[in-house]
Amino acid sequence: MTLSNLKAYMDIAPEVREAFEANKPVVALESTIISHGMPYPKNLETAKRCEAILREAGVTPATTAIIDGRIKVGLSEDELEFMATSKDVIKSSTRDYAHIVANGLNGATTVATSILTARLAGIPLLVTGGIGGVHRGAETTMDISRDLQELATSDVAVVCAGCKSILDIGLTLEYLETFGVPVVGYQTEEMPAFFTRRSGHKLDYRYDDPEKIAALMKTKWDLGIHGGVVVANPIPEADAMDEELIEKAIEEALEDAKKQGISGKETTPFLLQRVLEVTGGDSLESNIALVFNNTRLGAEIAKAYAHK
Ligand code: PSU
Ligand code: MN
Repeated sequence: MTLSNLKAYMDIAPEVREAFEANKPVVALESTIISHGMPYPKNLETAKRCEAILREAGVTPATTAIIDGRIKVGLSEDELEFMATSKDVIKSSTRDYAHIVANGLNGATTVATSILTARLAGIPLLVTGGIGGVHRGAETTMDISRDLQELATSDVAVVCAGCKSILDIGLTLEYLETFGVPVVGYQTEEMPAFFTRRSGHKLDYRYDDPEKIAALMKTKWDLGIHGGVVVANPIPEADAMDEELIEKAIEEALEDAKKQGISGKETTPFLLQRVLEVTGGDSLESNIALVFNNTRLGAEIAKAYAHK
């Protein structure tokens, strides 16, 4: 489908349209982190600050969402506020996307549907906090985030701080390998674990320069190797959490989820919320810091890629 045919479904914000027309770099941002990942008003402040970081770097932000059935590429201030405050917003993965659009509903985009939206709009890079992945115990629950399948098929690179150890990080890396998705460490040899810089899982490639990451993206897609690239950017040392503390919080959260019979799409938000409660809000500050850090790196990669 071309961009003009997409008009029937999609609204591209004026700022984003201008950037497209001038061939200027655009970075996509997700909205599940706003609607379901952080409490108000920190969610709104964080979303606005991310957009500001991009603009200050000369990059246009395109926060993605579905509002009243319209696919949004770039949100106005009022729309951001709506996503940050409304209870009438569905966490939307790929299976939910057409349903929400066809029925005029509201959806917050996960990494999966942010990638999908970015692909439709022709945006090569998404910045997020952490990607979904293979859950612990997936060998019996089959709970594997759709994020990984969108990464497998859509030509969109994703900057993240790795994934939380609510997931099985080793299995997540295996799954990405099977589907041909390169995972590169930014200034690290190890897959970061979101709140902490290390996970014990070695990555195959360390990249120290945003320019080189942009070259990797271009080369991969020039060669017709479809799918994304995961850029794993460790949380800054000063913002990282104590490894034992966070692991304990995650263990507790996992046990609570089991006891309460949480499953399916509720699993990730439940675990995130419980970890937040157990760590008394410290994890929220770390979460915000790593999102800003990813946004800064995303801006540099997007600018380098725009010159390729
Ligand atoms: N991990 C986080 N924070 C988040 C998410 C994951 O540390 O906010 C969100 C992202 O939007 C991600 C989604 O795409 O959860 C994955 O959900 P699921 O596991 O249900 O696929
Ligand atoms: Mn799931």
